[in-house]
Amino acid sequence: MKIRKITLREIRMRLLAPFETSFGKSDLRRILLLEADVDGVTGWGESTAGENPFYCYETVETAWHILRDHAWPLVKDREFASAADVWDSLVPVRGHNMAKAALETAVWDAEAKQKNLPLAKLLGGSRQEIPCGVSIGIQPAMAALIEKVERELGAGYQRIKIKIKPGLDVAPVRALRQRFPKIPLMVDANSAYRLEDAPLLKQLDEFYLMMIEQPLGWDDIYSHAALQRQLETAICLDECIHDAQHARAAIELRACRIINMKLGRVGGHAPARRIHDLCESKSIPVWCGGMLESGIGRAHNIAMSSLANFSLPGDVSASRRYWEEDIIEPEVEVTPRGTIHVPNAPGIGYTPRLNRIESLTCRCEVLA
Ligand code: OSB
Ligand code: MG
Repeated sequence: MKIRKITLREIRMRLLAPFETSFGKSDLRRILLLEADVDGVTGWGESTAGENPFYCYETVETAWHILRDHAWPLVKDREFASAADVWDSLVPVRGHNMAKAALETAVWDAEAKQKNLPLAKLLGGSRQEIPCGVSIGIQPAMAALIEKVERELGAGYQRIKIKIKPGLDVAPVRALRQRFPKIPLMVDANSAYRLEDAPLLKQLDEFYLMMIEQPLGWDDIYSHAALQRQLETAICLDECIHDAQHARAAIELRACRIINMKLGRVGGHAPARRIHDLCESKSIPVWCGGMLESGIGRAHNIAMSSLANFSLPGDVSASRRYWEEDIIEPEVEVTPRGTIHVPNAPGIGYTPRLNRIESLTCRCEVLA
């Protein structure tokens, strides 16, 4: 197969409500979509790079630049046996995994469509239904937090994750535990703490959380190992894990007991599968994280989550939690049991709504 043409697009979509993490607030999302023409069949991908370099160093601007000026020249005119080989051709570009993932995942969608297979099948997934949780942004008012959790539990979601930051950590967790003593609950700090904060983080042990996600530095596996030795609660790494080598280092150093997988952060389906398999061999469960994706990125997350070792509920939830109207048809829906059915249609299994995408597009560049 050859990638004949790619189209880069930036769309802007306003979230139904601003989403706050320890590194800032997101409201108007800028989303880079990539359409790949693979021998006449179109595949879609989404770069999860943000508006600002706060979650990681990538942004929509850097992803656009890397795709146009470096990734496209590496894959153009090249013959690929399958989408699984695209990742290797991008190795000369160091890092920039979110840019790479937009391209790599689009080619997977196209290959699955060429073979008339659901992407989940092509990836080797076995689940027909995936378990879902929600990620709730920082809520300065306790009443609002409790009300939000109540609503999500009512919708059926299987676990609740709340964002924490210094000053809004132990108190909200205590309040939630008093109100909901039994729910599967976890927190995500997005690197807001330092190892010296270990005594404070240790106070969270009292609340039998499923895990604490990424408490320390975004690239600091070593300090997480030191912290994990002091905590009973499992650490889950998100920001720190960029490839299978990082995953292996984190597991062998005992820096975490669980890994959050994000297609953008690891560079696409092939590297995600490699990390998934490694974790499985080490009995480390993984789950699919979210980056406030549009329906395209969400559809890829669902396909990836069909792999066997995605055994914990992910941050993959219904379109209607984020958007007035999504850009795919049908929208992603969650069952009253808190699951998403993995679609059986070819490729990502949801149809991009071209007119809507066109109307949201603020820039577009075709590379051929
Ligand atoms: O750390 O998981 C994270 C959103 C933006 C950046 C980082 C993270 C998140 C989320 C939201 O937690 C997950 C979602 O609902 O998409
Ligand atoms: Mg996280």
